[in-house]
Amino acid sequence: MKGDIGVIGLAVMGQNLILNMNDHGYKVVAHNRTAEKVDEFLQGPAKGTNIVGAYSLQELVDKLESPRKIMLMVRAGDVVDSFIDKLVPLLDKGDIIIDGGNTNFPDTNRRVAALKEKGIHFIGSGVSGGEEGARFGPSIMPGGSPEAWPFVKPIFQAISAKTENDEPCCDWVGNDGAGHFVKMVHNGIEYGDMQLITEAYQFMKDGLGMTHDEMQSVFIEWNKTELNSYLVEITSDILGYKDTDGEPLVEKILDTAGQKGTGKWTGINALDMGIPLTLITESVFARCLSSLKDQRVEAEELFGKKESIVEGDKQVWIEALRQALLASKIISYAQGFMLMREASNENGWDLNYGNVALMWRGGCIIRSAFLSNIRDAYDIDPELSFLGSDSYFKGILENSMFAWRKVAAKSMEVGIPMPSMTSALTFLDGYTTARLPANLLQAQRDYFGAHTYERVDKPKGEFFHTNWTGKGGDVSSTTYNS
Ligand code: NBP
Repeated sequence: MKGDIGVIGLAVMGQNLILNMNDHGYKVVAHNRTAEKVDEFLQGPAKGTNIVGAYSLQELVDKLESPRKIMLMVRAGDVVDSFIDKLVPLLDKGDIIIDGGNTNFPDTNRRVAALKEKGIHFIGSGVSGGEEGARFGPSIMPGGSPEAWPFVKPIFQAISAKTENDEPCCDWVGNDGAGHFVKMVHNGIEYGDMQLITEAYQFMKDGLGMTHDEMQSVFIEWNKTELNSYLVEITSDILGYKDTDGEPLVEKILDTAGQKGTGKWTGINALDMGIPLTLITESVFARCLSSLKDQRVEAEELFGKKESIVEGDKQVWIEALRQALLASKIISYAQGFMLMREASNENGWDLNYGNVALMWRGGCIIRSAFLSNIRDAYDIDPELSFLGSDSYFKGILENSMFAWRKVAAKSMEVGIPMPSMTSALTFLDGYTTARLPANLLQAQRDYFGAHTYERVDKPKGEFFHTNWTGKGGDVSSTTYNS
């Protein structure tokens, strides 16, 4: 009997996805560049299963049922192109290549188009959930050649995480690089969620002087509220974790955050598309700032930074902080969905935002109860332009406003950096202000560069230039937006 699917790449993700597929009754053919890893896998974790090995790409192709489905779980970038180049001459028209790595979506756009010309279908799929997700149920976000989806759907939906209603956290996202785009936004939102939690931690630790056991208890309680999520849950575990000397391990970890690029890509795309994705972008910059450790140590001394003590009833502050965190999180998701909406419009992807929320509901790092509410919001209004306008989320934003402002103001007053919580509030203030000072900005642009402006008392699209000083000419610059 031939294999149902081939997987190339036997590192942590590939191995665990293969074992997961095997558990669900699929016969998987496994291949890896370094052949010894095939043997190690077959004689190790895959021993006693139906998984078979292939030591060359030709052997892999020969061992697969038509149309062949070959999934790459290798390092993103050139390695994917190199495997595609080697596979294509061995494949037949209608065969399917799937890239399950963390690929930047323009690469997927390019590959879908290039392979289409050769009659090969290509799926670019986000896979989230790390090692455990891959093994027992990841969130899977496939996009690319729609003709390929019916062949891949049963396998992907079988191995994916499920919601509490047993719905698969995997559905077709859209054409071209839509799957990888949505995965990128997922990772950007993950940056935001994590940064917000760290800001709450710093406020509690430095501002309220709380112990790690106290903070752990707070996160345990928060996990029983609307904040219920994987990241809040693991944060409570981390805060309670003691090193061998009985001290909290988290305080022994160097405070410089790493990043692999997906948050940065999200920010770059937001800038390219003109979407105010402030919270995620601030979260990326917060990691950049954290990496300037030596400079920060020097600057703290240079500026004689004082302790940032927050006075007042601790319980009241903790509840205010919870509300500020929840409200900021709503803004982060609202901005992320704005970005997806713009990308969907620009690329003709026709994204289903409720389905996206459902795909993130289980299996992935940002899984949370909250995503069910997001799904409900898009069920009510699939074209919702701002998540915060949905009545459930609007209610939370309004109810949290006082506490959120209190926390933001206090952090500024005592000098606790909370870039993401404060930028979320600033965003909402801007978004809910009908008249912003951009009129003055337009005047400045016209003053120094004859960039022209529109008038509130004239139809939109009519542009004016004023000779502000009487010394300039009447010639204006060309009007366009980049
Ligand atoms: P890695 O990203 O570490 O990639 C390892 C695989 O790539 C191995 O099979 C390795 O073969 C192969 N490879 C490399 Br590296 N360079 C190669 C080359 N020049 N030619 C051929 N093969 C090459 O594995 P991973 O952590 O399992 O991740 C796989 C994909 O999934 C990546 O795109 C990753 O970003 C994504 N992802 C990872 C996670 C996670 O939690 N780790 C989560 C979600 C998505 P070799 O054995 O011969 O060196």
